[in-house]
Parts: sequence; C-alpha cells; structure tokens
Amino acid sequence: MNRNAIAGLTVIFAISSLAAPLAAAAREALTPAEPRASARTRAPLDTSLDRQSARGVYRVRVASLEQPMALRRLHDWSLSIEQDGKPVEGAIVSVGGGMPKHHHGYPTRPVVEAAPGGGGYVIRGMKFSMRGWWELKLAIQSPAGPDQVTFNVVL
Ligand SMILES: [Cu+2]
Repeated sequence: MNRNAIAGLTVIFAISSLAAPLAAAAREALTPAEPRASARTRAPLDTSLDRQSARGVYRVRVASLEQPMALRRLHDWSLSIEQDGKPVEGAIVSVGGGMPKHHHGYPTRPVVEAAPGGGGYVIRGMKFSMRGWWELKLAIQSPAGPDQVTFNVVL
C-alpha cells in the first residue's frame, strides 16, 4: 500500500467514525425536545394553606407566625380547624411531615396546643432546617371524627 492510499484510508476512517454521532446530533436538533416524564406528569405544587382535610371533615388553615418564613429557627404557626363553618374546640392534633424529596422529617417534634385566650390552636416548635419543599401533615381527632390534611410549604 502506498503512502497516498494509507492517507486516503485514514481520512475515510476519520469521516466514518464522525458520521454516526453527527447524524444523531442532527436528528436530535430536528426533533423537538420531549419533556422528561417527571416534568410532564408533575402537577404544580399546591401551596394553599387553607384546605379541606382528606375526607372532607374539616377546613384547616395554618399560617406561620413569623413573616417572612423563618429558616433554621424555632417558631410557631397558627392553626384553625372548622367543621361546617364552626370552630372545632378540643381537637387532638399530631404533626408529621418533612421533606418528601430528601426523605427526612422535621428536626424538631412540633406540638399542637390550644391558642392562649382561645380561638384556635398553635403549632409550637416548628423548624425548617433547609430550603426546599416541606410537607406539613396534621392528623386531627375530635368528636367529628379522625381526618388528616397535608400542606405544602416551599422555602
Ligand atoms: Cu432536606
């Protein structure tokens, strides 16, 4: 094989090894980008702090007593529970939740107490240890029946 033939083969080899990735890149450029499955199916997060409980027994409202929302600091939230438009007194409420994407809970164990002076409840000992999407889950027991509600909080 003479020197020119070898040079020619080298050029052909170089072109053919480039051809496949170039063709793929061209196809990709022509095809509109498919949204990823997670982006396509994920509904926007409902961050309403005024919700019906899961079985519809209660209307539940929560609000941070610190504005703007406290990060990495102990603070309290207000909680109001109604049934058929009337405040529910004497409910027993337990608090759960955490960061669903990080698979961890709260760094504290928040507790629910009757608000001083009546008129609802206070969630004491809330703490968000980092920014992101948190779930605040409340399990409610009263003579009206057990029910639960989940709020989405994004810091
Ligand atoms: Cu986290």
